[in-house]
Amino acid sequence: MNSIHELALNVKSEQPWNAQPAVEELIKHPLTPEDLMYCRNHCPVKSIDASTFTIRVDGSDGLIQRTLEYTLSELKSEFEKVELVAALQCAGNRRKQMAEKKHQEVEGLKWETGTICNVRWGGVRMRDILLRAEVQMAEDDRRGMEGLHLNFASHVTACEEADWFRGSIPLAKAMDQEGDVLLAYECNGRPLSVDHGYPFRVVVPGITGVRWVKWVQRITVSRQESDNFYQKEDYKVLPPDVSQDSQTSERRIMVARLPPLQSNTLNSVIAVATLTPDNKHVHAKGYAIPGSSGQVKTVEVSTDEGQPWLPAMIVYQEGNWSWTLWEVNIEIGERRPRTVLSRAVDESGNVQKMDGEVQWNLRGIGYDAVDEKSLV
Ligand SMILES: Nc1nc2c(c(=O)[nH]1)N[C@H]1C(S)=C(S)[C@@H](COP(=O)(O)O)O[C@H]1N2
Ligand SMILES: [Mo]
Repeated sequence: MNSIHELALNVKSEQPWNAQPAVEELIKHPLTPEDLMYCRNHCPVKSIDASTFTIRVDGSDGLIQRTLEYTLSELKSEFEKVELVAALQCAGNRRKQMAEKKHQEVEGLKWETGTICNVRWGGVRMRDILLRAEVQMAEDDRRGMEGLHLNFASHVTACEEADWFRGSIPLAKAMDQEGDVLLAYECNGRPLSVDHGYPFRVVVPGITGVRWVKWVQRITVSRQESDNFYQKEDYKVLPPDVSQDSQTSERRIMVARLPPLQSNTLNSVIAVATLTPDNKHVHAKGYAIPGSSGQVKTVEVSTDEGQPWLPAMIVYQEGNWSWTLWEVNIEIGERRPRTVLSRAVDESGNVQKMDGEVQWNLRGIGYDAVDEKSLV
């Protein structure tokens, strides 16, 4: 099942199947081809018979008036199809770099910078499905949705640390006209592959990958957020005083206090940094992704430790949720620079921070400091 991918991907673990592409290859394509999409699984991957597999939509406490259930073909015939481009990223992207930069071990697969992809997703608006199910809230009334959650569950295969894979997002994100949350069944115009969730997966633009539940089979509106391990215990940015040496009880208390990770944060990565053959320019290129305050506006690069920062050229960006591809040629003087730095700036003026201002965390989650790459 995974043989095609092994050619293009660098394998981090066979069971469960976890692999990422080389970032130099990844950034050659504005929309990530299927064989370069990273695979992140906390459970075995299983083929599903879409003729009998159904997605069920329900609610607790009377929050949904009509329970719905569809096979893939029923869902397609019942709802309008929409397509949108959104980047999917694992919160563990750049984990290896965090450990190296901070000279402190982190727990988890040592992902480099390839656990991200940018895809044209096709499917049905979650909002349309919830309106059909007569979700009990004043339409477009954000206050009426406070404290409500949309839970996703996949009971297809048991996971490493939990019986099943589940997660939730605030209901308001799913009901927001501009939230663009989908129940997806297509990836770049083709049916989702087995690895990426066939027949259905959740697409939550702007939100970290763990909530994009694959092989999803139940969607539930509830007053409770998911109590799944991957929501309540894992994927949390622990404060730096929680380390490998901390007592289990101390760690537990801290984990319970922290909110689940949801939004991506503003980030950029340098995929290639080279000196041109004439030794007069540095050529660099890479990607950037937005956080929760608007699309990436500019990407800036420096060969002199931030003195000055120079704007890169944006070569690809599509809509509110895509990644941004950028490249730059910087003229250099007599001194050959050692490293290149990149930082993204978003529409609200937020700027990525230098590594010294970003804290280490035990799980190596959400590392989003200015990127630094040695020149080759
Ligand atoms: N059912 C299920 N959904 C899942 C996961 C999983 O292990 N099981 N992994 C999550 C995580 S942590 C990420 S980052 C993304 C990865 O999606 P991909 O494998 O399609 O790249 O899927 C999410 N959805
Ligand atoms: Mo993830």
